Amino acid sequence: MRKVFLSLVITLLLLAIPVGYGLSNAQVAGWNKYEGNPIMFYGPPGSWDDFNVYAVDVMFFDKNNADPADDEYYMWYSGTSFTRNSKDIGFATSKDGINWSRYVGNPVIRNGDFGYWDYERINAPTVLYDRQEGVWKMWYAGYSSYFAGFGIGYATSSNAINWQKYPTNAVTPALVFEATGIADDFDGYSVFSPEVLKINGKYHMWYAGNGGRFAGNQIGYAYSDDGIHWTRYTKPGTDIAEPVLPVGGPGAWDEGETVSPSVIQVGDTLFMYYQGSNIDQTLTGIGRAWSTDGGKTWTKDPNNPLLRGSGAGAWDFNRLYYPSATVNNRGELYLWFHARSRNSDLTPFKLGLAFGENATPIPPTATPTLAPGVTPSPTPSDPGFIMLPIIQRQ
Ligand SMILES: [Ca+2]
Ligand SMILES: [Ca+2]
Repeated sequence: MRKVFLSLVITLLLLAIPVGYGLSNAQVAGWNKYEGNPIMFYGPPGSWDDFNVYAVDVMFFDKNNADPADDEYYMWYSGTSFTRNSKDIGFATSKDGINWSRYVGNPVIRNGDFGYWDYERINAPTVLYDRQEGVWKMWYAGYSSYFAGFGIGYATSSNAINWQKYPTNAVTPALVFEATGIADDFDGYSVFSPEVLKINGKYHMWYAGNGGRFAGNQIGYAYSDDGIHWTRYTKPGTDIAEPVLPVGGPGAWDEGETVSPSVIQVGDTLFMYYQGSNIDQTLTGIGRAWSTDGGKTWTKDPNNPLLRGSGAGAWDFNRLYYPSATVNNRGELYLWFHARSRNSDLTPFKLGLAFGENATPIPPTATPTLAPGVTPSPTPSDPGFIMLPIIQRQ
């Protein structure tokens, strides 16, 4: 009876919130990294993700029936290949958040053709399932040197796998959010690493911006009625958009940058997990902040950073990047990130997982049941460091 009741409560929660969150204890402060990290790394040689896997967005997807056994983690992740010279976005599924099955048709969305705003790379997806419309919605960062820096694009899907860039009826996909182009603005040069939530029918985006006199990244906020037309938030009494989560003061762990927000809703409170770095980037960790006014004003946790690298010799050395937090149907908070063993662009990024303090770590399971159309890719042994072939772009 208790289980039936719990399922009912979870189902009601999921009906009430577009993407369901039911965190059992909002005061999660401590973290345990999964002992088996890294949980995912590059694909087989010649594959679309044969070098880096990084900048992921993970969702715990309840198919919205009473059976918790049909629920899965869905991951959209950024991948790069040196053999293909490509930078695209792929999809993977998992029953436990640890053992992942890559979709056999990856990548599910590619960088644009020559001349497009997202020609050179796309990455950092944020995905939500709009239950009212029955549509999957993705925002992602794209880059082409024709533009000054990164911009943010939009795509939709009926099945989480086949994506159409916006606008779907035009030859040239458009970006939906871009840098202001004003030299002094904190996001005058580049906007990237979006995180979008739909709350009470409105869209909210936290994103990183770059520009102005400060060299680092900082997190800003914009809002929208349709997910396509965005308005930058300006603080009352000003007409200039400023970061809502600025860097810390001199000596702070995040004095160098705040970037890569991941936001979850717990009741009326928003929790943001974000990447911060010191000024010389010898420490990059993951901190959190909370907001009770819908994401405009944030309070940083005084215990930040909550997660940091494991030190020299470890796979995640001294920099942890790009958190993606989600809550499963047991109310447990899981957080994925990427890291590498050396601060060298020749060393690939891999994915790690951490459990919130009150989440019960679960042991790895046998090969998970695969969703229709999803097959696992072979996992190569991990040499930790690979030499790159030099590939000339045609
Ligand atoms: Ca995200
Ligand atoms: Ca279910």
